[in-house]
Amino acid sequence: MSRANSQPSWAGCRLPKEAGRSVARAALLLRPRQSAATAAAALLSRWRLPRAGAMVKLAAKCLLAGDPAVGKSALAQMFRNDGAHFQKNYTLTTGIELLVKAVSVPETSDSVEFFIFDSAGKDLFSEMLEKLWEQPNVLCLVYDVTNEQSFNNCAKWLEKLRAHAVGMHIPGVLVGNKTDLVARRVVEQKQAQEWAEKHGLEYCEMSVKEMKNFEAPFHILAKSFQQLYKEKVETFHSLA
Ligand SMILES: Nc1nc2c(ncn2[C@@H]2O[C@H](COP(=O)(O)OP(=O)(O)OP(=O)(O)O)[C@@H](O)[C@H]2O)c(=O)[nH]1
Ligand SMILES: [Mg+2]
Repeated sequence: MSRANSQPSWAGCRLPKEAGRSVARAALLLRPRQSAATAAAALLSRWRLPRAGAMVKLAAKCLLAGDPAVGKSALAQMFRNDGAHFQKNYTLTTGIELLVKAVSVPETSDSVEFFIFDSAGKDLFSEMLEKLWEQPNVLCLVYDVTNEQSFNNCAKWLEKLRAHAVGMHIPGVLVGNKTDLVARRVVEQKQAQEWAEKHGLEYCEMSVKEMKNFEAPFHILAKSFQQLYKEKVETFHSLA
C-alpha cells in the first residue's frame, strides 16, 4: 500500500486513495449500456498510477503463526532488535503482540513496513483472537524442526489463514526454526520444502538462537509482497 495517502485494500495490496475512490465511483457512473470494463477504464484513466520505476513504500499486515514454543516471539524480537536480543526464556504469548519494522526489498529501492502480529500458538488463546487475523497481507508460518507435531499442524494454521482471506492471494513463507538442535532434528528440510511448495509457500530454515537467517523470512515476504503489488499496478495500467 502506498503510504502517501489513506489506503483502501485491493486483493491483498493497498492502492492510493484516488484508486479506491475511482473504483467506488465506477458503480455510480456506470451507464445502462456501458460495460463495466469501459466504465472502469474511463475512471482509471483519471487516476494517476505510480510511475514505472518510482520508489515505493509498502505496508503489510504480517501474521506470525505456528504452534506454541516454536520460536515465533523469539524471531519477532530478534528481528525487531536487529539481532541484539535472543529471548532465552519461554514466555507463553497469550494474545497478539504487535511489532512494526520496515525492510528494504532486496535488489530494489522499495521497502515494506511490516505490521507483525505475533500470535499465540496455544489454541485456547488463538481461537479467542481470530478477529485480529482479519485482512492479512502476508503469512510467516513457523514450526520447530525438532517437533514433528508442530510441522504437521502447519496445515491447520494455513487453513485458518485461508478462512480469513477467502479469494485473496496471500504470500507466505514456511520457516523451520531451531536448526541449532542438530541431534534432535526430526523434520527433514526436503520434506518441509516439498510441503511448502505444494501449498504455494516459500521456504527457509533458521536458528534464532544462533542468529542464523532470522531476517530471511521477512526479506522473502517483502519480495513476494512487492511482486504482488507490481502485478496489481500493471493490471491497473493495462485497464487505463
Ligand atoms: N534451541 C533453540 N531454541 C529456541 C530458538 N528459538 C526460540 N527458542 C526457544 O524456544 C522457546 C519458545 O520460544 P517463543 O518464541 O517464546 O515461542 P512462541 O512460538 O512464541 O510460543 P507461543 O507464544 O506459546 O506461541 C524459548 O525458550 C526460546 O528461547 C532456536 O532457534 N533454537
Ligand atoms: Mg510467543
